[in-house]
Amino acid sequence: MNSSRLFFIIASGLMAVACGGDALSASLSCAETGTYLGSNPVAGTTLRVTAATAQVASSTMPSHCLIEGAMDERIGPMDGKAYAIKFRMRLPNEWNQKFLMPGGGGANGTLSDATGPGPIAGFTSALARGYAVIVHDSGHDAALADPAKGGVASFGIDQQARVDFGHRSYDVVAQLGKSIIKAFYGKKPVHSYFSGCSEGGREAMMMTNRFPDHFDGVISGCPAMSTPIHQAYASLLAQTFSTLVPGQVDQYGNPLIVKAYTDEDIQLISSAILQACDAQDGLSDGMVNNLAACTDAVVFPKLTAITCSGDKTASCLSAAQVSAWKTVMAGPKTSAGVQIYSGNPWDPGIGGMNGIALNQNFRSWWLGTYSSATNNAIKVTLSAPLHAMVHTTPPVPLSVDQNFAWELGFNRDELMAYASRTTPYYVSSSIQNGLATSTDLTRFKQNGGKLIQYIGQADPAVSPSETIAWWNKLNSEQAGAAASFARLFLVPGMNHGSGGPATDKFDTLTALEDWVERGVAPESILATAVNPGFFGVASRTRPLCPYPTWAHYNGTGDINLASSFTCRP
Ligand SMILES: [Ca+2]
Repeated sequence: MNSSRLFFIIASGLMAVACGGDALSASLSCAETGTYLGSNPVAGTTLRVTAATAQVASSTMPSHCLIEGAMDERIGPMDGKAYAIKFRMRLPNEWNQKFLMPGGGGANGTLSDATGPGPIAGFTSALARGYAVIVHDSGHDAALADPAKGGVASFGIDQQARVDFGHRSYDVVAQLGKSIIKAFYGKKPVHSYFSGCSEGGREAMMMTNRFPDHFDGVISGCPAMSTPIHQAYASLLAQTFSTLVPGQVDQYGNPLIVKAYTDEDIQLISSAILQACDAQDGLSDGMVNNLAACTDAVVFPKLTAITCSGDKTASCLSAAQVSAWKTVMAGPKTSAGVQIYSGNPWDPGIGGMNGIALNQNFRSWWLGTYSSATNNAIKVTLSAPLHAMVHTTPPVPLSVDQNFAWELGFNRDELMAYASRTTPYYVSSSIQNGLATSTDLTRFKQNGGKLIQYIGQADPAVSPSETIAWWNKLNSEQAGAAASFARLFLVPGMNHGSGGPATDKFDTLTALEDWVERGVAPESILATAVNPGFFGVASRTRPLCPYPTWAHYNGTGDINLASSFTCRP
């Protein structure tokens, strides 16, 4: 930028501020936007821009302006490491006048490609649709993770990093994104959306109850909204499955729970659930659409039927295996039997055969890979470090080899105390930092905000029963009218965000646009099976239905076509 232009921007900005208006009224070039941002438009933060460069169109991206930088660069007082909220924003030259902020995943700490909208692939990216898109790492860099002190959750030693991961970074980055849009395009976005799944789904929930003024549409997929608490599941899994593998240990001497069930064992349970519940929805199609009817009372007799009467064989489960599965499905409780976190509903998506291959998604979280010599259940490798390092106060810096033992020895009676505790340095608890389960959406609703939630009925990472309970509570508080602004779409058979014997490809962003911009509420969302081989067919579509409605077969028509189904209670 030449000096006269810079002077003009600063001078006109000062004049506008003096008049009480916006600092900028004209669009800037990409490079000028980077320079302008040096004035740091977000109160209470510092900002350093590291890139502001025009990008030519490629096969995957339209021509756009790329802005990268870091907010709040600092050195952590506890570990001496560099912390910052690093961000990346892409602003397309052909702008649709909208803003999209995708959420993170897992422990965050990385920058995604800023194309949006989220983990469900196969649709035109938000950037290619004309959205300005910003992503960020939520305040810590996964590249600095220390395997000896918490691994991916090492940042939990730092109080500010806990706060930024918990809630603050999403607030300041949303503000920054809008400021960059105002500078580059010369006007505010007409509509702003947040879309995330899993950890990103939790962040999405934050935008409906904690920061309700930033977005007028929110997509919250498989929301890990009670992450300070739901880590208790990892301890339940480790402790229960350990009883099934006497004498089998990993390289650290821990019980090797990957061996607790063979792939064939998992498929036996999946088949038992189908036998119990597939036809209850009026059509035997390998999917359980009427989830509420698939109760313990219906399923347990089918589990009894696959229980070995004698020795364990490939065609039956031991009584201990059946008992253990029932225990973990019921969810984590205290020793007094008080439910800490939701259990899981019965859905055949815990398994599923795509040709001769068992669907590994569910067991990858709960058990790990059967053939593995190490414990690789994601509930151990990811949940344990987060549990110990971020959601326990003071943090417990586990080395990688200690993850399993921590969960195996964890006393769930202490969980709420750990998650609620503060110290003179850790001045806010993990629940205060990151719990996103509030059903107070008053302001979001008043603003005209619309919320679309979705979750797989066989999600092993986040309990669908929790999401259902959350929506029911909201609906009760809204006198039965929550659907006017918040709708939950259950996906039969789907695992964490995608996968499984399911119609797991669907476009929630278009549904949200229709709702927010055209007032057309989603009565159903068309979904396509990514892997129709689970059903032995070439293709399958279904309508996803707003809970508590579900997809009923019309009685006639191709059972692989969504048009043969109707959403109703
Ligand atoms: Ca069915």
